[in-house]
Amino acid sequence: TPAHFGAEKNTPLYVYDTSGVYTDPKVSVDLRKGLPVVRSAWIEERGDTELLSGPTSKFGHERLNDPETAHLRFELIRQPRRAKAGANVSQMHYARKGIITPEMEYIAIRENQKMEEMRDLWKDQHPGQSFGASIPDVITPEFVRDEVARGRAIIPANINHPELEPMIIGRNFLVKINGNLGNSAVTSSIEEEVEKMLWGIRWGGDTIMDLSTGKNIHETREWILRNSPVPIGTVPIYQALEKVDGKAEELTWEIYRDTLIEQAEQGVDYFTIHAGVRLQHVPLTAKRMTGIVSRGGSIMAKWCLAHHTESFLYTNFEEICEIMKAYDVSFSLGDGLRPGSIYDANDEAQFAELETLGELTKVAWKHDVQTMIEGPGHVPLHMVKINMEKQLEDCHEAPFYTLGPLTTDIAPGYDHITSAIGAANIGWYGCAMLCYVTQKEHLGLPNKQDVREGIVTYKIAAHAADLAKGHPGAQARDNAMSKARFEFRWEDQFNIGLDPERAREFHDETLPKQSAKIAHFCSMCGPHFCSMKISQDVRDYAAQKGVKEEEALLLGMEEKSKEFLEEGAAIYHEV
Ligand code: IRN
Repeated sequence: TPAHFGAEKNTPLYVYDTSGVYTDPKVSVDLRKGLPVVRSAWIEERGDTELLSGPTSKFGHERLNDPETAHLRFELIRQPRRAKAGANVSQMHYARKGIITPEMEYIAIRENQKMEEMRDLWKDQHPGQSFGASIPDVITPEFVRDEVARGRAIIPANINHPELEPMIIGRNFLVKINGNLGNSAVTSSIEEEVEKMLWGIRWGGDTIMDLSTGKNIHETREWILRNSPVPIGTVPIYQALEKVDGKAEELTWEIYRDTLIEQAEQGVDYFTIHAGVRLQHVPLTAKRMTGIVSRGGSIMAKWCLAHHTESFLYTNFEEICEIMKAYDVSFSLGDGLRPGSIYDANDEAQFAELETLGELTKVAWKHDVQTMIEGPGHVPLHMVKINMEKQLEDCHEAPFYTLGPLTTDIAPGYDHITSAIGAANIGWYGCAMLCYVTQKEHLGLPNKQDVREGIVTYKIAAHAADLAKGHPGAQARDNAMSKARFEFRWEDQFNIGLDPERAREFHDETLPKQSAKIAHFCSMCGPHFCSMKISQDVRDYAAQKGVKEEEALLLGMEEKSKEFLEEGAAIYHEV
C-alpha cells in the first residue's frame, strides 16, 4: 500500500453534517420550544434590523387569537424582525459591499474537507492528469463572498430563522440536495411533518421544502421552522390559493403579497415564485403530451387565462424584490412550464420560460436579492446537458436547482432511481442543488421511509457529481471506505457509509455473529473467493519474502491460498 494509506494510519474522517444538534447525544431538543437561536447574535450585531412591534404579522396575529387553532400553536412566540427602513439585509448586498459576514465564514469552514491533502493524494495516483478546475484547494471566506457577490451562489438565510446553520448553494461548492415534505388536504398531521423534516436532515437533506397545501399551513410551517437547522423553502402561492378556497381566478396580488410577508416574518429562507409563467407562454403548452405539470405553474396559467392578463407575479416583480431584501429571502424562480414527460422535454414552452427567468434574475440582482433557478422535470439522458448549458447562459450563472430530472417515464414505484440518474448527470455538469423525487412520485404522498430512501438516493447522486466534478474534498470519504473495505474493518465500513443502519442490517442478514465483524470475507463470495483477501495476502507474502507483488503471485500463491482457505473455512463454519 502507498505509505499514506498505511494500515495503522486511520485518521478521523469528518463528514458534512446536516442534522444539527439532533445527532449529538449530549443535547436533547424540546420540539415545543424549538432549537437554540445560534445565529441571533450575528443578525443583531449588524444593526440593520428592528423588531416588529406586534407579536407577529397581522395574519399571524389573527391566528394567535383563533381558538380553533389554539391546540396547534407553537409554545414559544418569537418576535419577528424586519430590515430598518431603507436597509437591504441580504447576504448578497453585504457580499457586494465587500463585507464577509459570519455566515460566510461559517460556510467556508463547513465546505472545507481536507481538500489540499486530497488533491495531493489524487495526483500521486494519477500523474499528469488534471483535477477539478474551478474549485480551489481551500474554500476561504473571501471565495464564498465573491461567489455570492457574482450571483453564482446563494446563502438562503432569512433574518427570522436564527436557528439556522448557514449553508451555500452554488456550483463551485458541494452539490446540495433538497427534500420535499408537506401535508395535503387528504392526509398527514403537523407531528408527522415535523418528524419527516427531522428524518430528512438526519439522512442528509441540505434544505427542506414545506409544500403543505392542506389545513393549518401556518402552524405546520412554524413548527418546522423553529426546529430546523437547515434552510426551509416554500411555494407561497399554495397558501395564497388556500386563502381563496382553491379558486385560482380569485387570487389577487394583495393576497399573494400578504402571504409573502407572513411567511417572510416566520423565517422562510427561500420562496419558489413562478413569475416566469407569462400569459404569452401558455399557448406554447397546447401541443404537449402532459400540459403543465407544475402545481404553481398551473395555478398561474389558470389565473392568466381567466383574466386574460399578464401574471401578477411578473408585473409586481420589483415589489416582490423589496419584500425579499427586507428579510433576506432568496428567490427560487419556479419552472412552472417544466416538461412533465419525456415527450415534452426541452420544448418551446420550457425554454421560453427559462429566458424569462434569466431576465428576472437581472431584476433581482439589481436589488441585491439572492436568486436560484428551478429546472426540470422529465428529460432523457441525451437531452440533459443542454439544459445545464442553456441555464448558465440564459440565467447568467445563477445557481440551477432541478427536480431530478427523471430520465424515463416507465418505472412508477422507482422514480427515485429514474430521477437520480438524471440528477447525477446534471450535477456533474454544474447543477448546484438537486430536488429529490421519491419512489412515491406520481403515486401518492411519501411517508417517512420514502423520505429516507429518497434522501439517501439523492446523496448518492450529489456525491457522484462532486467526484465527477473533481471536487477535491469529495474523495476523502471514498478513500476511507475503500481502505476500510480492503482491511475488512466492517464496523468502519458501516459507519462511513451514507446509511450505516441498512449496511449493518444487510451484512447481519447472513452473518449475524460478532465474530463475522472481524472476518476477512463476507457471505457474498465466502472465504474461498474473496478477491480483497487474496490480494492482501499477496501483499503480505511479498513483504515477508522481500519480493515484488508480481513475483509473489508466482512464488507462493498456491501454498498461501491453501492455508487461507482452511483458515477462512473454519470461521465460516463457526458463524
Ligand atoms: C425544483 C425544481 N423544479 C421544481 N422544483 C420543486 O418542485 C419546487 O422547488 C417545489 O419544491 C416542487 C413543486 O413545485 P411546483 O409543482 O409547484 O412547480
